[in-house]
Amino acid sequence: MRMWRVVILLNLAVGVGLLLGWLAWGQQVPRLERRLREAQQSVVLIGVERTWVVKGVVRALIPETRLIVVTHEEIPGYMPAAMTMGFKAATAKVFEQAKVGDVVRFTLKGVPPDVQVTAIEREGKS
Ligand SMILES: [Cu+2]
Repeated sequence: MRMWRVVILLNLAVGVGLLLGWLAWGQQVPRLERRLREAQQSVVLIGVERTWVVKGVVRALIPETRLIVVTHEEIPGYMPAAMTMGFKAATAKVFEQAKVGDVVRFTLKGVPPDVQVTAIEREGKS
């Protein structure tokens, strides 16, 4: 084979390789951007005080620990799904406002996972 043919073939091989790589990465970038966006939405910010207003139903009250057990809806950036669990009332006054069976809207405030109910408002009865 002549030298110039070898050079052209090598150049072609490199060119095709670069093109394929560029195409593969070009498709990879939007996919990575989408995954990054998804990850950012579900991220739990650690060490940052946050506030949420959450809807729920009061299931039980534990006065000894001022715990309000609620079935709450999703809490964006903290709890990805609805569940039943207990939250501590910040004050005795807030705790006294909760009644078992109430449909409530409550304010959750704190540095996760150390959050407390700072306000609770009755919206109806379950
Ligand atoms: Cu929860």
